[in-house]
Amino acid sequence: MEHPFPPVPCGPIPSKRQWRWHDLEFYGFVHFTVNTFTDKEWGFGDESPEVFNPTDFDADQIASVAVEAGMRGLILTAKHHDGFCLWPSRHTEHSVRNSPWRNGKGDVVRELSDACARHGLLFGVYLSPWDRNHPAYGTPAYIEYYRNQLRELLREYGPLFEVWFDGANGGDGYYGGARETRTIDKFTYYDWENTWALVRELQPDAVIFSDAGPDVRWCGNERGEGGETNWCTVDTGEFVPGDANREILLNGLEGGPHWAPSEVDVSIRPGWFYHAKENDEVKAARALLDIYYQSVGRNACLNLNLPPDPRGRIHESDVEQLRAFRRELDAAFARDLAPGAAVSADNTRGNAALYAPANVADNDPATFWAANDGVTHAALVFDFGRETSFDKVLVREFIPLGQRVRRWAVQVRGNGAFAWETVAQATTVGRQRILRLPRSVTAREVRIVILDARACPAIQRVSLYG
Ligand code: FUL
Repeated sequence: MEHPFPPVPCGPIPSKRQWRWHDLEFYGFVHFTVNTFTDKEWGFGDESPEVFNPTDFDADQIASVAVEAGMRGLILTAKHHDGFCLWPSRHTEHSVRNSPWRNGKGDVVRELSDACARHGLLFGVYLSPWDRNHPAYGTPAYIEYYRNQLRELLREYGPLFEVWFDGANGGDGYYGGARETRTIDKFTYYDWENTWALVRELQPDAVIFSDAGPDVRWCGNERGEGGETNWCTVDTGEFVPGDANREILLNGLEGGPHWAPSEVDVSIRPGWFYHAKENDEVKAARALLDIYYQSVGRNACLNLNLPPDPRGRIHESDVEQLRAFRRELDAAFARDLAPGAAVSADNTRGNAALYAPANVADNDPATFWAANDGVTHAALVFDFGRETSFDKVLVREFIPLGQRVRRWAVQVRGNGAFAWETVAQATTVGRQRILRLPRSVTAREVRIVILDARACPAIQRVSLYG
């Protein structure tokens, strides 16, 4: 049979906007507000707008550092928990309009979104639901305010690729001078369905991030660690922002009813905001590489925070580590050895060229190798024709057909040898899994063995790097 039917999708599949998001892999967070000037992580909400006064704000520097690091977009804290707005919102006085910076005529959101466009980066926003400044926080009037702000950002600063909804909610704050503790019901207060509907209406291509998705879910920690087992599926209906099971956020839920892949968010520094005392604690290139493998290499996207300093620039220490990180990463993935090998499989769907094993090494994201229905154990063999050394293996499933692989292994066989030797084992793959082998392996043949899957495997790509 030359043209057998394609495999039926296995469980939920990514929407178009999610599919595009998966391809971004790596983008950045920009945490910047009054905290940058008061040396805090969470402003109380009583900060005067006058403290916000960057001496040399340079959105082009921030964007070009991100580009150099290999990021594809930036997400700015348009408003953090302190309530100070980095754009001149029409709905509050608590904004850049009342700061001395650019004589009250400045707009950080505009400058950064324009710089992103100039540098080929996508742009996104973080609008903290918790607002420790606003007098009405905790009442329905605040929800109106919050939505009005969201509308401004969605209408006037797009196109946006991601809108980031935080889970930190309620507690003590200034609240227009009340200086008290306010709690809200996380399940009902924000009426998330109707808040998120604004994003769908005004920025239909943007993914919505929160603990509960609906498009992208939090990975459950701020350590830069995606789950070793990481399903793109969960039951988003069980969670709301600020109330989600961290283990499920980390690992996803096999068989879960919603496609909501994970984003790993982590700061290049101990804090999310810039503090001079942390200049010696910037994560080194090595640590950034580990984070990369634990996120982009584990079926997640990486959102790495780069906090501007009080000048309004990414500090030299951060830039230095990012450059070194990029150099190492480029060297690590300089040459894919898979296209040089003859690829075969012990099972190919209908023996059809359409699903041929060689599709995994052709660099075309639209083609894949698939096995016959019912086959959940199958192997792809790469024969280099001579002894070849490699130390990294990258595998991608063809996710438009869902996430399938439960367990797989990498095996090698030397010239003339009979037995296969297992050099690595892993669980899920998803959109992308990268395994670093403990040491470089030299072999003539490599075998990717799918040991167990929810349905016949559909593998889009396998790459081997030396
Ligand atoms: C958290 C916030 O409380 C932190 O300040 C930071 O913005 C982080 C990304 O999200 O929930």
